[in-house]
Amino acid sequence: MSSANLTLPNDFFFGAAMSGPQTEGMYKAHGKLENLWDTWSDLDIRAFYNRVGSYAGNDMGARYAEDFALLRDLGLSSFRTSIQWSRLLDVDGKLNVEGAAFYHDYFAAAREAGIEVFVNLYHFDMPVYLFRRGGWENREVVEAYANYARTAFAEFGQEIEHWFTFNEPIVEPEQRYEHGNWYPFLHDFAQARRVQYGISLAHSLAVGAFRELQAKGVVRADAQIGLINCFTPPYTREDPTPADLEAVRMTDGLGNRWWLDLVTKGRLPQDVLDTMAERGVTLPVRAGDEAILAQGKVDWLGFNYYQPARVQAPSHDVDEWGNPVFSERYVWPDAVMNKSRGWEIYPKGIYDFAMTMTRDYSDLDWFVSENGIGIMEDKAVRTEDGRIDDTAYRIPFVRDHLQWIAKAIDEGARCRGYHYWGVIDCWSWNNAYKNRYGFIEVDLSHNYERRLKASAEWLRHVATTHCLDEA
Ligand code: BGP
Repeated sequence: MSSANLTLPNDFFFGAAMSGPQTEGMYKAHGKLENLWDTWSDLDIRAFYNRVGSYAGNDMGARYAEDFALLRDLGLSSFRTSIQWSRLLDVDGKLNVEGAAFYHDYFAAAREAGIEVFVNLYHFDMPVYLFRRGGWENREVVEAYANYARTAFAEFGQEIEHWFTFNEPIVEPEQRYEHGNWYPFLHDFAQARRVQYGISLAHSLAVGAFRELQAKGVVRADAQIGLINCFTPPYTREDPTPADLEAVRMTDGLGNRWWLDLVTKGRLPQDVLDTMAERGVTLPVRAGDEAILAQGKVDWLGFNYYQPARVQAPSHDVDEWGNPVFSERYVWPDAVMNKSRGWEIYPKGIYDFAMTMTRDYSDLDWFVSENGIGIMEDKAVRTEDGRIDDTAYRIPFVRDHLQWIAKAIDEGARCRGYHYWGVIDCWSWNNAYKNRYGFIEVDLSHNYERRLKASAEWLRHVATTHCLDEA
């Protein structure tokens, strides 16, 4: 796309996205319970890049006042993080008063700095004692999450306007249960879908609790609730066969439409459930579930966008673990890759998703809730004043995505804002600090000191002027 002089609407908001477990640190403070990341770090620290485990965060738990001032100084108006379930509740599911006090102080500091905090409730971080009881497959754990959500709404309902139930609910089923990448490293398609179903019920119960508490005035009247997912626009080869298109349908169905139907229609896509059933995979549906899922409709949606899904018809029906296979990766010869992360860079995907929303889910407002580029040798080049010079890759990446957003808005997309992922470098799960996303450097060898990178000036220009021309 040409670098035309494009402008984003005046009320389009700019902000930062991060999460509690990736920033707070203080992993044992306030009586915080052990979560799955702490467990995996303790079991095998070598699985984490440079042996930096879940304890790290980026020191934001101690530096939040300074960090909110930095974000504000860049012209950002909002910031999404997550409450950590393991910090807010004790092992009996009761409010942990010390943990709650931490978040009250944190939210107050953000308000003081002129930053609105968007609060997400779950970011891949289950307390391990609940995982040991069966995790999302156990209805008691689903109920425990609903209790957690209800407690958070009751505690912070007057302070927070924008709530989200889950970040990327597709990721744990895939990473932990299907692809075997994250602890406990399983390869079971059917189990992954049971987990996905448990999460769908948990989301819906939380939305139900939110509505009930809002009707009672416990949650403020202007508050909204949503879901955030990494929707991947699906593509296949040119001149596809019917089997290639079938691979697209199931990829889209399992990863995108599953959640889009849940949050707009209050049900799961029947064609996907039917195809799964034909291959012997059914969900543990109970009487009353339909009514629970019907509560899952949200006020708006967050769209995390990093890469598209390129798929084709699978060459095998079943994989080496006996799982049904519905698609396989299609390697597009023209793909531009972020080699540090192994993810394709395809800014037009954001526009294609926007057009799908405009066509198929036209009633729903949404925003880009994560987008960003993580680079391994980010600190390789420095300007004379010692700043990381990331301008050659970070500015074009963000500008190209924003240009496609501007075009989509011109064509009717209800995209309300943009949150860049990891404006301040933060801990990236088992990649730890390998790939840096930030406009603000975190210097691990100097006690997590913050330093603006060279591209930060450009971000400030765009966030304050809404113009995508050269800074
Ligand atoms: C998203 C997650 C974030 C963040 C980001 C970057 O999927 O919601 O938590 O980590 O991806 O990915 P990574 O950290 O794996 O490079």
